[in-house]
Amino acid sequence: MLGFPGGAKLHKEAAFGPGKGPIWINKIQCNGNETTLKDCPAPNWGPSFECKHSEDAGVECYLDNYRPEENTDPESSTQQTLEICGMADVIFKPSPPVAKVSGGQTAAPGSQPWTASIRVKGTTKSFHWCGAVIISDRHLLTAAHCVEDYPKGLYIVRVGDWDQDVEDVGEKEFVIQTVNFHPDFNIGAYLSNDIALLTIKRHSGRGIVFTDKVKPACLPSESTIYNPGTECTISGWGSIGQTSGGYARKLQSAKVPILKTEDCMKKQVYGPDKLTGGMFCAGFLEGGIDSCQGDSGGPMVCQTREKNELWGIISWGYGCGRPNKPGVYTRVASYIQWIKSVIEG
Ligand code: 4AZ
Repeated sequence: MLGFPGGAKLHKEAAFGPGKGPIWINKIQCNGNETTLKDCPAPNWGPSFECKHSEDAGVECYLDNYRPEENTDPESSTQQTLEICGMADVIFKPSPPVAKVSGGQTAAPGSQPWTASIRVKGTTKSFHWCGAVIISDRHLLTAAHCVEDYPKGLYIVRVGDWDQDVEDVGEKEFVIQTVNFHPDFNIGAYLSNDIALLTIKRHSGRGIVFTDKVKPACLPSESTIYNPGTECTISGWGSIGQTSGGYARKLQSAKVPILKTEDCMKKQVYGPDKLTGGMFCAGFLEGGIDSCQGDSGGPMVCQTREKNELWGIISWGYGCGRPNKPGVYTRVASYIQWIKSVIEG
């Protein structure tokens, strides 16, 4: 916060104008009490060629509680797994909507028991980084782009969480044993095949123990038809406002409809070249409810005959909740054979 006591606001995409010279850091997450950027957990210092100056980040720091008005303009497997996957004990209970660009709501605890978080270890504590989805007692799926920046030893997988700032009952952390990237990740189109399978290390001889707050999601069948208009649930601790860099403290969830790929490939949306067969779009072309930064890697589950199946993994989008820029998801049904082959070794 550069010594300013009133908090900070993050601005993306060169809001203060593009910089010049080498780009030294790609992803960084600071606590706010560091004295230099170098103290923030981000080991990959060095010129980064993946970013453009049009993506430069800016931070606005506040004196005391002075804040300019928030901009609310939307423009700005095992047998056990098979039996219990996809069943939440708590029915999603809508609460009054609050003003958030992502448009989601705080999820009822236990309503998304498959939603896990990937955290990055800092010097004194860990930080939320991405979402992930439990699919068995040893395995989670996430977005490949979520686990490419750091060595696997710097990540922690947390299951059973709801309020990130307190230790919830039944919350557990695991170390990652292996990260399996999809072999065709980022081949061809940017973020193509954005899926990775994590195997966690057993903790005191046990994998993930399933409880009312911790359960796997079911995998869809390979032949699942992604019908436009199907309403599915996304969840995560990602950013809840386009203008706020802060992540949600409590798990958020929202319902979004699957969009026609044809509509998503229109030139005013993403055009024909950005979407591959392993992707699909969901959300609202008029803008509003959407996944956002920090949600990626997390689940989109769709209800089929009383079960929740993992149809999508939150992957990318231009901004959050912008008109004609819906969320893009990894199409899990296209990767069932790969997932099974990795799990079965
Ligand atoms: C992200 O940066 C991200 N609106 C995830 C999802 C969306 C945009 C960005 C979709 O992780």
